[in-house]
Amino acid sequence: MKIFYSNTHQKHNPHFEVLDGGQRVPYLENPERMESILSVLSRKKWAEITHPSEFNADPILAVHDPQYVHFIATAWDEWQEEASPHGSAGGASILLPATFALRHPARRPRSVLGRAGYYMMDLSVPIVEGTYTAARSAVNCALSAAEAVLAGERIAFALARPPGHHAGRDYCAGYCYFNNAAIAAHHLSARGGVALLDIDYHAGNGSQDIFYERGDVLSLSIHADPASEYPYFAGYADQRGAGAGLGFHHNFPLPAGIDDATYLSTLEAALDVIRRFSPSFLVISAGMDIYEADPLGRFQISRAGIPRIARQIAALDLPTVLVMEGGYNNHALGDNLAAFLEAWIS
Ligand code: OKP
Ligand code: ZN
Repeated sequence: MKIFYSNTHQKHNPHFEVLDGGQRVPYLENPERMESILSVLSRKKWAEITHPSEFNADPILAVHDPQYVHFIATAWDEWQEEASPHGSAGGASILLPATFALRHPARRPRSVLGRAGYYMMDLSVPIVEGTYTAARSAVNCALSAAEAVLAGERIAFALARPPGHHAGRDYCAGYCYFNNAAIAAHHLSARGGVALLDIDYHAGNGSQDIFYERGDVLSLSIHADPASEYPYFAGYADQRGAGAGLGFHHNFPLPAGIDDATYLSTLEAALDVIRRFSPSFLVISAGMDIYEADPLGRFQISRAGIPRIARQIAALDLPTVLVMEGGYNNHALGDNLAAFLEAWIS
């Protein structure tokens, strides 16, 4: 299995985040996540760890708003220039605003802090010096995996961070800046129908927004009920797409505490929708935070459940691009992901 990975992700390394309740803790979406995975995958004979190709910005601009992409690319440097009048808030600190745009239409201000509040949905998307470079590298991994599948691989994996599924056309959210899986799905859509299935614990609100009015990309997400879980504002069962996309988005919200059996039967319902759509390609937003011991997840999916999920999806027998999303238990993450990938190919 070709696994696209670059250590450029290490350039995105915010040293803290602010949790609900205001607590300041070490950033959960950290470079050690990739080390946990690599330390397990490097011992697997079937894992062919490959450097991604460099892509230009066009595939990103096909999915994201140009001014938003410009913001992600330039905000750090501008913040360094603008920060000095803010005294201790500036200098070497991360770019993280304290004012947010409440619903659209909002005015897009000139100030970089103001624009940060305009483009950021929450407090989990600080921008640091290497954020843009790392986010571009994650996109390169996803596009390289898509290219590998177009070249005939049955499966390819983008081992990438920062993740992507919370990033919409013109916003960042939930550790996500560019929507790697959506960019890969759009790239594949030039060559046939695509189903994008999101199995991360959190609703894929960014992917939902990006494909909401498209009928050529079927998007589905199985996740914790947003009525009581992040990202709160999307991921509801009655959100089924709009316009040409009506009927081509499906959310499967689940209560906290569900076990393997409940998850697998919900997954089967999602797979039935995919079979009816009969796509040429499958993209999976592969979050491992469904695992029972994940610090951000409240499902009870066991270690044994993870390969069962993989086998059930693999039975679709479609050319597949897997894209890494969440998963924050660094002790278990490598073993969980290896179990998922191994089940897929065996
Ligand atoms: C990213 B991905 C929970 C706070 C949530 C952001 C979570 C982002 C998850 N109380 N903060 O989907 O794994
Ligand atoms: Zn998640």
